[in-house]
Amino acid sequence: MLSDKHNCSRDHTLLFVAFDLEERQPTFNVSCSVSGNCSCAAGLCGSGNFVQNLTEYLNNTGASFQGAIILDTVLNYNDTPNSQRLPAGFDVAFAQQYQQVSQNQFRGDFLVVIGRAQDDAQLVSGITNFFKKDETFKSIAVSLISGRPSTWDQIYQNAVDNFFRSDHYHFWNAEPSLPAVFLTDSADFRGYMQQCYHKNCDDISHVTPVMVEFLGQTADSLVEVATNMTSEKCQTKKTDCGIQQLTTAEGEIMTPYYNTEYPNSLVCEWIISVNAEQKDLRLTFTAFELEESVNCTADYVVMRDGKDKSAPLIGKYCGRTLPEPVYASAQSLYIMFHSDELDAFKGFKADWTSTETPTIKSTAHDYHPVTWQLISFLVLMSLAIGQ
Ligand SMILES: [Ca+2]
Repeated sequence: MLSDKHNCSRDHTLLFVAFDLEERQPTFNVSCSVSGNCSCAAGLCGSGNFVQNLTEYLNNTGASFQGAIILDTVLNYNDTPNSQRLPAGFDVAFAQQYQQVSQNQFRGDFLVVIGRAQDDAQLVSGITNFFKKDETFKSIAVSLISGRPSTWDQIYQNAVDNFFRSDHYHFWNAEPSLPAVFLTDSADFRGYMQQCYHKNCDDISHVTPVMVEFLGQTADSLVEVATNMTSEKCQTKKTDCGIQQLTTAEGEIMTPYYNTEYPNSLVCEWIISVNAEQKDLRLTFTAFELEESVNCTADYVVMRDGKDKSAPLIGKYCGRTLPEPVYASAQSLYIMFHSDELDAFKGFKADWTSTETPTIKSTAHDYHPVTWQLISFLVLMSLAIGQ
């Protein structure tokens, strides 16, 4: 994850599960069709088995379950008027949602978020609030009554059975019932899937860039809600380095979090200024691993021969090649590190050194030539006067 989070801890484990045997399996022989003992006679067998195991685990361990987010056909986006069909009776049972779709000329341009009124309220609002925050795509929540569907009134069950059509059903119907939300593009109720659902023409030829973006927003909403469900606690990397003024004769500089990953979108400046008695100020890179880019436009280090950003440029560096040592013509060097918003690497480390210039000391000997010159001048003077 492109993140400046680090040292994260989570109260709950996040599991990614791919359920198999979602569809009803064909009955290959008479005994199977008679006994009903087929590999998956009723459909949703993979999730049924998973939820059974999960329920046993929760009962045995006393562990808590935060919820499940189920995705089933989530790619199909269609903003053509009348591309969205709705189940019979939807206009009566879900009048507000019907009106919303109707006012939008029955465009199939939204994610359907299916949950139960109280049991799944947190999951539903997590997803729908994410879609409200990033207004590129819309979501519409369909809210059913709470509890286990198999205990609901049969008329109500029949009216909403289109909203049972995925693996969330077994979570809802578990004993005790488990929170789950079902995200879908509505499958055979939308666009080409009205003709191609479960047929060979449901192929990649229908996929458009906007569908991939739509899927991307659904995935992003899932990441945010699932992360929140884990009660993740992280420290955020400091992303403002500021300017460091360094005045010692030697020392070391390095990018933040060196050897793990430097933060994204960062600017760090170092100004090394040694005092006037020091000479041969030199910076030597000891480790270097930045993002590689053409002309070093992504992540880079800039070195200047002087004490600020207007000083003459020595070089701009990126990638993984250790730069040659850099020498200052006077007593200061300016170093700037920049990282862009994507892809972080280990960073760099560099040492600076300088040497002390021996101080010129005055001694009596130094004055002897001057003294003798003065005396000889005086002697010459007196000779001239005496002439
Ligand atoms: Ca980068």
